[in-house]
Amino acid sequence: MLQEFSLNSVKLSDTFWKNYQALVKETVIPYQYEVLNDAITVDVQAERADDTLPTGKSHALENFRIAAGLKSGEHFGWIFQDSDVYKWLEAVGYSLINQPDNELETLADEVIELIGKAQAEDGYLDTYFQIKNPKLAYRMLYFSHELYCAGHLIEAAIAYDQATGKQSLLEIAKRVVENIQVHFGYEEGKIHGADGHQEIELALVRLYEHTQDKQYLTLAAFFTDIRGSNPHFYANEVKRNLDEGLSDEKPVIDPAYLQANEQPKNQQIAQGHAVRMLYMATGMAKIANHANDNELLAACERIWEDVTKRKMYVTAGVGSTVHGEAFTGAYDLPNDTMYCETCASIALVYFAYELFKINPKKEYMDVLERALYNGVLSGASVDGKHFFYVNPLEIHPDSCRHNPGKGHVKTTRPDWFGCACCPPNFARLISSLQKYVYTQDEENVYLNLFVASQLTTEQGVRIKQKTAFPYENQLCIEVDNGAGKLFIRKPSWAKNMQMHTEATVEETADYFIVQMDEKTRIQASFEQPTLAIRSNPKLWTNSQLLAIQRGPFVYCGEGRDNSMLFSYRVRLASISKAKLTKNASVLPETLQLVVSAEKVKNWETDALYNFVSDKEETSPAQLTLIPYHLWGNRGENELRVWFPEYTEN
Ligand code: FUB
Ligand code: ZN
Repeated sequence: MLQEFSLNSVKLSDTFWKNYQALVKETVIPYQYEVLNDAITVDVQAERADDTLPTGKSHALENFRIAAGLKSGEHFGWIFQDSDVYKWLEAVGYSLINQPDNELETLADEVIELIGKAQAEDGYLDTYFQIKNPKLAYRMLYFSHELYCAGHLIEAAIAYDQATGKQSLLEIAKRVVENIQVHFGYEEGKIHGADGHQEIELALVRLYEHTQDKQYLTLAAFFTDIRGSNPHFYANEVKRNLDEGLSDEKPVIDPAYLQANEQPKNQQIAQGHAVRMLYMATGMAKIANHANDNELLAACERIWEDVTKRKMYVTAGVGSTVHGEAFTGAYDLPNDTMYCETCASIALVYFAYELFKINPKKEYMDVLERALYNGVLSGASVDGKHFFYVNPLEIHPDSCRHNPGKGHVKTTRPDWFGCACCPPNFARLISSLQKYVYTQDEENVYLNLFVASQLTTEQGVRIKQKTAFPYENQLCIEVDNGAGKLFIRKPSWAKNMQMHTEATVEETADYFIVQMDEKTRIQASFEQPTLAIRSNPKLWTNSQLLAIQRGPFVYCGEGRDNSMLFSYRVRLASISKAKLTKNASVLPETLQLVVSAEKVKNWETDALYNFVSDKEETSPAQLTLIPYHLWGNRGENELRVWFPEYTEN
């Protein structure tokens, strides 16, 4: 069983990730505060084409002011609007760990004070129910998100305590948990159910890890065990509210969508809402780890297998449909109507990391890395003020406008969303990125990600990783005061990886294992060839198509760089010889790939179809590709990740 290092024991010096952390600190966090405070005019869009969804403003902080009695007014926004504020605070916490900032801390303290004022006497805290619907507090768990919000509050409180040592948010969170304990539990008279949207489970385990107080682990285990123990729980809630005249809502409850058709330990597949599924799986893995629960771990492994072998895009996006933001069937991965919510890739990072800590197979880190460098990063623009909720792999701008089935597929990143779960989720993950770089067991350290940084362990081992990755192909690792072994991951994309060192090195399929001494120096070299990717033939959408990857980046073509993007065919043999050059029109350091291709000649008639003559007219062409996460930064554009393959005769 592996342990995380505390965030302040790893200092990043990495160009690639420091830039992102600086973007979050200097732009994303201040921008998001202004948006949450409705202090700037931004275009707040619905996340999908539905006129009934909240748009126009955030109102998230105003909701707290109203709940606190400081302002009068109505609650506005989604039922879980509070969580936007909590996730913002969590990102602030991590950011303060990385770089103290008195002004930001004062601002966060003010927000925390406001949250404290909004909390009810008995500890209950949820502005939607406090302002709008107190009688339904904890009575419509099928959609209330109360415990989801509580989970995000807990995570924010931990981050803020770690950053500042200030307990005020933690006290608020603990009082919320006390209130939850009064209402939920196995005892007669308490609620025998869990939140429709999982999150509290993983957050409570984190609270246990932070405080060592076992009651939080017990409560997390309760929520995980009770879910699905009565598959009619949510339908019964609806009926009771109708019978008692508390609500006239008659939602159709699908227990499988809520992952409550059976208990989590019996779940066989990844189903239902993607973020909920993966937050739940993260919580399950955490509990399995602390409680040595093999049944729960086996369920996690089944879910992992189903996601990564049958339901994950090459960008590590997950969730194939807008309908319920959900998983669908095996190999159903359409590239242009997919969902691939940014939060879902973030949740996949969390899940992968928990499984890795239980069993450090590099497969987990490979997926984590794929998600980080692709499906997560694509969630934000390079200016830090525009965000994708849905991350497509194929865009035809005109069809996104006219096809109602693509109403959720935005062609450029909006300023903000009525449902703003993704932007602050992005901020909290990026600002805590160092958490994933190293992990430890009792004696050894795992170097998971190639990120320039310095780790200092509690035992005083210092590991300095110097690298210009992903722009270069070496790691220079300096270990001082070392003991135990250093497990250096062999990423699946790396070729010809070698260790140059005087230390003893053992090689396995997943790692180079280097014996660390008082002073150990390692030069690691590897290649990042341009690689073609094929899909399992069962993945019908990608039949005869190739995707292109270099290092951790999946590449994509944009119409901006390639006229008639959909007329190119990639010559498989040319991919390994792709030319790597800079494309400063996105970011100064962007590495673009130029691949030999052929282009089907323009149709000279206006016919939609033509009979195939002996030889289709084609001309040699060059296809220019950029890293997928950077697409959509240069205006509306065609996008393509999978290209037809052609082989020369
Ligand atoms: O329901 C809360 C969050 O909003 C979910 O995690 C996202 O998928 C979005 O629905
Ligand atoms: Zn989201």
